[in-house]
Amino acid sequence: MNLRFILGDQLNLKISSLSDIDMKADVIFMCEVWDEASYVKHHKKKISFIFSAMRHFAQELKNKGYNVHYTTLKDPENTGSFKSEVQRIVHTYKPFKVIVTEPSEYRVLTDMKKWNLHIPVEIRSDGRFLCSHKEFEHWANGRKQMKMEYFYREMRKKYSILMEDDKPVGGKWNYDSENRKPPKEKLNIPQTYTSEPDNITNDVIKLVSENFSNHFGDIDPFYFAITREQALHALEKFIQERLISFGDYQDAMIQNEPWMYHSHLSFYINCGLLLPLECVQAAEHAYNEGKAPLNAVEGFIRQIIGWREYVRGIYWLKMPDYEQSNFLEAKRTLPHFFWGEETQMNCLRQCIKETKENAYAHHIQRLMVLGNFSLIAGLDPDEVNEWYMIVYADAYQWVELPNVTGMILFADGGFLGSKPYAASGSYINKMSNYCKGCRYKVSKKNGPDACPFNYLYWDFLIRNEDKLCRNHRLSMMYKTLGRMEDDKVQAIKEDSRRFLKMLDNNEKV
Ligand code: FAD
Ligand code: DLZ
Ligand code: SF4
Repeated sequence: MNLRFILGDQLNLKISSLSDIDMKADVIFMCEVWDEASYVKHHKKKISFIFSAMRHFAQELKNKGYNVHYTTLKDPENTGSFKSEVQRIVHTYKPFKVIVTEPSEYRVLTDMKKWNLHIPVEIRSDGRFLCSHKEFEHWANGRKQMKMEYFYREMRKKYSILMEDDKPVGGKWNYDSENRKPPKEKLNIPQTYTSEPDNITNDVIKLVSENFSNHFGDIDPFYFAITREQALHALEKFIQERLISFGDYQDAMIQNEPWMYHSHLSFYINCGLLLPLECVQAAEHAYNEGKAPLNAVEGFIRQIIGWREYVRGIYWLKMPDYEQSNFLEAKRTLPHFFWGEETQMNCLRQCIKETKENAYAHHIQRLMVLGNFSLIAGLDPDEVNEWYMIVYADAYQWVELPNVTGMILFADGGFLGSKPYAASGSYINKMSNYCKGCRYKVSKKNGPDACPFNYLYWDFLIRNEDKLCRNHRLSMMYKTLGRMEDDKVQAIKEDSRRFLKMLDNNEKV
């Protein structure tokens, strides 16, 4: 017999480690382990979600007649780590070999390769991803700088998605220019998918409340899908109700509207309840049926077969060095308000509040509010990475790290993206209604009432001039800076120095 080991983000019957299972003889092993739940202090909702989804998947396997051995966190025999748990179970069942699908994270794979079990450990590639490591390496080979757009076109062709022969449907590959509508006041945003916790989920919620009370985040209310059936329902609901406006309002933010027209499917795709290709095909089908416009469908599909595969490719291409990247030598400690303390900056206050409640923020909140601030305030990449790993229920290092180190912090020196996503308050004001409820004035450039994003933006360019001034995508900004009056530059530096000092002293900003 063989032992089939399934990790918490591999919850799918089609996972490669199950492909040739002998139902009668083989044992499927899953475990909740303390090491994994606490190597960073994951958001309580994230742990609850993963444990509940794991328990439901184990139940589904048992109902289908598989032999399943499942260790719960509080099982008296639980030894606390993947390695020691697999050792223990191998000792019990004496399998011929252990079969596992490649862990999504470098940390876990490296550890697994060092396991000394005295039997073979067969590590299979993860067929859920649409681009293999080899294929990505081949595509990236010889390129000094990556470009997601070109990678994305290859993926469209490979999977024949939104294609008419060898041409993109509609004549263009990318409809992003149509996807930047500012928010309207009275948008009728549908409710997102919710489900009532069942007994299994309630047990998990109790377990997490009792054992992880010092972790960030709210458990209640808990409403995520935790079975494949529910996740398929969430996908269906997105396709029917939100996809139509996904493109138009993709970059928009509205106070107290955490979900907007996004899909909220990343939790389910990343842990295996949904397959990326089925989400893409559902959106393409909606387009073919005339139920959603091309700008929305193409935009959604690009996020999955483009960005998602691209960041994963970069992660495996660049690890382990990528983790150490700090091109801009940013050192500032993460401000306390990231953990929910008060800040007077309304945009940050709202995004952090919603993150605490939902273990979710949509892309533009992560990128242009939280990420933009982290970049222009010069926050330490290690601390920012740890925060993003902790707070989002969809966070695994393969997807979190490239988005933080590469996309928001430019800490990889421009390998993933060609320019830093730095912006002043006017971007946030254009794309949200946060500024209306803010103590700072977005129209003011300097002084104690000015929006901090306004002076920090220029100060960021000044502070990093030697590293960024040759970036041709920033040349306009450096020209504008060069033309600025001296007293204006002094005011920017002075305001930034004052603000950053308050931040360092943990004073309320
Ligand atoms: P939608 O807006 O509906 O997009 C559809 C799908 O596209 C997502 O479900 C996701 O699977 C994929 N996608 C979109 N953008 C990206 C991207 N940049 N990288 C990878 N996949 C993408 N995504 C994670 O899954 N886990 C993370 O830990 C994570 N950390 C992020 C950190 C930062 C700083 C930034 C800027 C982005 C991060 N993202 C992460 C990407 C993106 O913000 C989330 O995938 C998205 O917000 C999830 O919400 P959604 O399902 O409603 O996405
Ligand atoms: C995120 C997570 C947590 C919190 N706990 C577990 C766990 O106890 N058992 C498990 O199998 N998986 C867990 N996960 C998901 C893993 O972190 C994820 O599967 C690996 O990191 C992938 O490399
Ligand atoms: Fe954020 Fe500045 Fe707007 Fe306040 S004024 S919400 S700090 S962008």
